[in-house]
Amino acid sequence: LTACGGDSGGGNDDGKITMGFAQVGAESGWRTANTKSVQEAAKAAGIDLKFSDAQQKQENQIKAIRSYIAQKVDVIAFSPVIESGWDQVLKEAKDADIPVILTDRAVDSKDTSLYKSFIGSDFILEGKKAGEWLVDDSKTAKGPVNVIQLEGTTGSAPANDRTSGFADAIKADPKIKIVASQDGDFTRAKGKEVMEALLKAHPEANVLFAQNDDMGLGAMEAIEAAGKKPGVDMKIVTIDAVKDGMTALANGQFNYIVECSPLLGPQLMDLAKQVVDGKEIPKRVLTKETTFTQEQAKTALPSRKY
Ligand code: GYE
Repeated sequence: LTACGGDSGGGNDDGKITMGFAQVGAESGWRTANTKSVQEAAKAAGIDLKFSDAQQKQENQIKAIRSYIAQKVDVIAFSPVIESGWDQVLKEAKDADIPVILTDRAVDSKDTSLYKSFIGSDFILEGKKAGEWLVDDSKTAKGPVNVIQLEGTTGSAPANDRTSGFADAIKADPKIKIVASQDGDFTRAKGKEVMEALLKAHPEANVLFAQNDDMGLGAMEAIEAAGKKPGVDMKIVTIDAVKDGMTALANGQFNYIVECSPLLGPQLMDLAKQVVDGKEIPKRVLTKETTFTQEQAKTALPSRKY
């Protein structure tokens, strides 16, 4: 407590908690749902939210975090676009006594005292689930299973971890080979563009693993343009389970989706309140998620919120 009594909030003393949130961008349906979840949860929790969109650029996120430090917010939350390069700005927050909660994506900082908690999914497990589905699905395949992989943003935690989880799982079947793997930046436009080129270079490909729904949806257009039927000539497995992805799955254009929940807002606000109250919070908070087949997507779709 300060002399003016309970100074919790961006230099004002109305007793409200102020959170600075540095978002990655608006690259995907997942991200849009995540932003909405954070904004709505802040409102419901009575937390004053300062929100910034970094347009997938680390330098913009660093600028936003520095400005939150300068504004003396009570807590900073952010979803680091890539894993590396955060030590300096996290140290600045720590020196200013502002707790940081990592949301959705991880940092590779060795000094884990630079943040209070990390809330989000297990991306290695997601990649593994996608790979396990393919191993299972390939049991009846007669010829080789040639996979094109569309990776998420290079250097991001979900791209690094989904790649390694998937690679690990498909080792179980030597028929399965990754014939090409390239960055599609988690966007529809890039997914389409990269897939066009990869399909030309690899006509033997018969499976697409897209590390999010949006890249899979963009790639679907390229697959159709190449005269192939998505979900049939080219099997498609993705991650996220946003509405457009689930629709493609229910329609038989995708074959399997591993869910990654963007609805992190309510838990994030809970953690923020506790940490501002000086309570100990868990260092890692994992999101609960599932997987969907085409049949399961048909059932789940009508009540899907995002
Ligand atoms: O899968 C993708 C988004 O970090 C888990 O980022 C998130 C990923 C998500 O752009 O759609």
